[in-house]
Amino acid sequence: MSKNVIVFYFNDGKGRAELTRLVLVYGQIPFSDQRLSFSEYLSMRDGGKLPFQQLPVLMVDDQIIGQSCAMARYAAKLADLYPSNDIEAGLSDMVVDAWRDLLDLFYGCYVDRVTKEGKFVMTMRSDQEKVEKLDEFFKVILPSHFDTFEQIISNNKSSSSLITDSITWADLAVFDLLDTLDPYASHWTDDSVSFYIKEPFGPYEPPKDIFKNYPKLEALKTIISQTPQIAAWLSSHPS
Ligand SMILES: N[C@@H](CCC(=O)N[C@@H](CS)C(=O)NCC(=O)O)C(=O)O
Repeated sequence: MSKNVIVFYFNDGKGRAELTRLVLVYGQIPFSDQRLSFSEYLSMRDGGKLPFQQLPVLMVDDQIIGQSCAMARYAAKLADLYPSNDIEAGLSDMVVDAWRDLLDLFYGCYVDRVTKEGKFVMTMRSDQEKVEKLDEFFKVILPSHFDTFEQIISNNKSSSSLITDSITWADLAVFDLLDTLDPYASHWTDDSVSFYIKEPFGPYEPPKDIFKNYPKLEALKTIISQTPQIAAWLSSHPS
């Protein structure tokens, strides 16, 4: 019997939920995409529905799974996009952990995690600090990870994917980074998206040439974005 799958996340961008969504879409697994306002998040959190008090979470029938990598891994198994070979599975986990590291570092340019009144909370950085951190992210941190992704594809003699001879959840994770960090994306200048930084320090746009040294990653992005179910998803869910 098919499972009832619901993805819960904030309503202000693709964020940490998008990999799970891409995996479900690519694998043609039906799911409900619930995008919550901040007050809806608070009522879920205060109602004890969020294992680590954070979003995203995945609900599978009556069970809630938190943590973006765990959710995406579950979805990948459901969608048959998780490698069956143990070594390939480990390598795919390695890529997806790097996906999360990069997202943590990217979001860390916008928010700081501090303790306040005995609680672990997120606070917004100043716009000036956001821009300084984003510059370092795009010039130093991103290349160090993207060089490795490009090398992993070069090492795979059987296909233009990262790990196996077909698309796995690891490819979708790298695709998600290419899409989120795309210097030509409209979200950098869209003030309804959480990345937007207002004048005088913003709008911030990444250097246009950040992907120029990664032809294999660009080719992978083209292949995935032209897959019919992903193309349809992206055009109906631009942010
Ligand atoms: N390690 C978690 C991090 C989740 C996370 O940081 N969620 C943020 C939104 S992107 C959140 O719920 N923040 C609200 C809060 O912590 O108060 C994951 O990968 O899912």
